[in-house]
Amino acid sequence: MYEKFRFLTSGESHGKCLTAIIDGLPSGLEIDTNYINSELQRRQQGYGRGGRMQIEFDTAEISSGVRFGKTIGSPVTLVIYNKDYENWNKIMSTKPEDMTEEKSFTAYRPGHADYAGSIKYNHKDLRNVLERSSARKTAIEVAVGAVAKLLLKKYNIECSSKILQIGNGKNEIEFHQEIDKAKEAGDTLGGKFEVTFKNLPVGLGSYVHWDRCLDGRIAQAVMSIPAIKSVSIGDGEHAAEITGKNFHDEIFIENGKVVRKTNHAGGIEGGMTNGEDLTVRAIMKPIPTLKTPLNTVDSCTMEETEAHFERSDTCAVEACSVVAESRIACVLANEILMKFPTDYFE
Ligand code: EPS
Repeated sequence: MYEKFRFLTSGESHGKCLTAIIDGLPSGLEIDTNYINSELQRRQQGYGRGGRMQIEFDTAEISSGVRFGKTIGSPVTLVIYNKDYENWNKIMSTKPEDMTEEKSFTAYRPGHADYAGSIKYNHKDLRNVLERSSARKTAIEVAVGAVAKLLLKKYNIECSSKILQIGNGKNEIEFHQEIDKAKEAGDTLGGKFEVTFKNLPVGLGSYVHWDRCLDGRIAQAVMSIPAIKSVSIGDGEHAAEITGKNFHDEIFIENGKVVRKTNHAGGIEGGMTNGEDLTVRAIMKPIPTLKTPLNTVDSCTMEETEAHFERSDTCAVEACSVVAESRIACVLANEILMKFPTDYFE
C-alpha cells in the first residue's frame, strides 16, 4: 500500500548514533530544531528514570532534506548521537579485529526479546539482541514524531498526554510513592496513560478495508512500543461493562452544527475520525530489567541461573506517553497527507 509519510530508523542502544530517514514531507514545512529537541527532553524526563538518562542529553542533528529551516521535498535525515558510545566504542565496534567478549551475556532476561531474538537471529551473545530491542531507539522515533507534529500543527491539530495510573497510584504524589517503594525493593513498575489529539478533521481513515481503519493503525503503532501490553480507544477498556444506551455518543444539533455530549468512542467511529477528540489509552508493563534478578536459563550451559542486570529505569511510563504521542502523530501525519495531498506549503 502506498503511504505518504514513511520513515525507517537504525541504531543500537550503545552504538554511535540513532538515525531516521523520513520520506514524503512536502516542501516548505518549517522545521524548528528547538521544538524537536524539547520533545527529546520530554522523553528523557519523568520520575523513576535510571542512570542512562544522566549520561545522555538527546539532541537531533538534521543532515538532509532541510535548507534554511524549511523542508525542500527530499528525504529528511535526523541523527541523535549516543553520548554513552564513548564508553562502548570498542564493545560496539563494527570492525572484526575489535572482537571482544566484554559485556557479552548468555542468560536470557525474562520479559525482554532475548530468548526469541537469539533463536530467530542465531545469536550466542544476547548483547546482539539487547542492543536493538532496547527502548533506546524510541529517542529517534520521538524526533520523527516531532516532525510529524510540526506538520499536524499546520492543520491546527494539537496533542497532549497524561498519566492515569502507576502501580496502585492514581495521582502524582501516589505515583512518586509507588515508584520510591518499587525502587527500594529492587523492583520496577508499569502504568497507564492517555494520549489526546484535538481538532482532527472528520474522515481520516476508512471503513472500506481492514487495513485502512484508523483505530487499527493506531493500535499497531502504540502496541509495538517496547513494553506496551494493552491499547484501547476512548472508553474501550470499559466497553464490556457499559450498555449500548450508555456507551454510544448520541448526536445533536447546536447552531446548525452536529455535536456530541459524550465521547466514549474516543473520536473514532467506523475506523474514521468523527471530529471529536481522539483519545488513546495504553498500559505499559513493568520494566523487565530487575535489580533483584528473575530466574532464568543460561543459553550456553542450559542450566538455571539468574537474569543479567546492568542498570535500568524503575518506571518509564511518562517517557512512554511521549513515545506514544509521537507514534500516533506519524500515523495521523500520513492520513492528513493522504486526505489533503500536497507537494508544498506556501
Ligand atoms: C533507554 C536507554 C537504555 C535503557 C532503557 C531505555 O539505556 P541503558 O540500557 O544503557 O541503560 O535505560 O531501556 C530499557 C529499560 C529497556 O528495557 O529497553 C532510553 O534511552 O530510553
